[in-house]
Amino acid sequence: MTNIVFHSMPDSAYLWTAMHVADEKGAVYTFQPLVYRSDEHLRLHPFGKMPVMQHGEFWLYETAAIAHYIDRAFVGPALQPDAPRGQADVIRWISIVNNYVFPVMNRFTKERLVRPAWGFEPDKAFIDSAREPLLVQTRLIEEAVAAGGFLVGSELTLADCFLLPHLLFFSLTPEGRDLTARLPNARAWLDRMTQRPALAQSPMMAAFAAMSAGADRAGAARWAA
Ligand SMILES: N[C@@H](CCC(=O)N[C@@H](CS)C(=O)NCC(=O)O)C(=O)O
Repeated sequence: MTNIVFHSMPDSAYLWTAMHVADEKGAVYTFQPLVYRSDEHLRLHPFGKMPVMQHGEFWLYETAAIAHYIDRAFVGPALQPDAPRGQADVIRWISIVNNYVFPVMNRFTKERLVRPAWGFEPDKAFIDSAREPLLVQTRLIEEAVAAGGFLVGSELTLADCFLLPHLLFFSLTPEGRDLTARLPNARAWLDRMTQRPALAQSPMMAAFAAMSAGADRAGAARWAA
């Protein structure tokens, strides 16, 4: 079967999700770097986001669509349940990640770890405003994975692949470390996810290892317990 090509910048959380889905399916892919907002980028993705997937003549953007396509087009374990309620729950979690987790948890991690690494102050107002939504998000994650070990049921689904990069890197922030330490099921989910053979060669795990080494230097104030 024709290989997938992912067009993206390399450090995109959504690229990592798409790659993780492909790796769980055993689908072979290559990576093609994009220059952010170049003519080529905007031709491939009119909204200037990433990744973009190419599979032969078929081009696709929006990670939920890409993940769904890879799951359906390739052999390998199904990453969505057949049952209507289970499938709806997977879509609900992907929607939660896209609409609530990405804008808050992912931005929080960037403010805490990436901006200081580049010599900028984090946005204090954003950090403070993120506290309540992060408590809600992590509580919901804890409750969901407590039931069957994964976000939806007892097998990995696309939903887990969408959440992983965000909770993983958030857990490197001082606040994320404190929060996840108090959420045993979410912590166990992170451990279970990061040990998946499909992620052994993942650039996400390489970035995580590199960032882990510097995370303790962030020196951010912790939230009160
Ligand atoms: N709705 C898009 C969002 C993808 C997205 O936001 N990707 C980030 C990288 S992880 C991006 O393109 N950031 C560049 C920007 O927002 O300008 C999808 O699901 O694929």
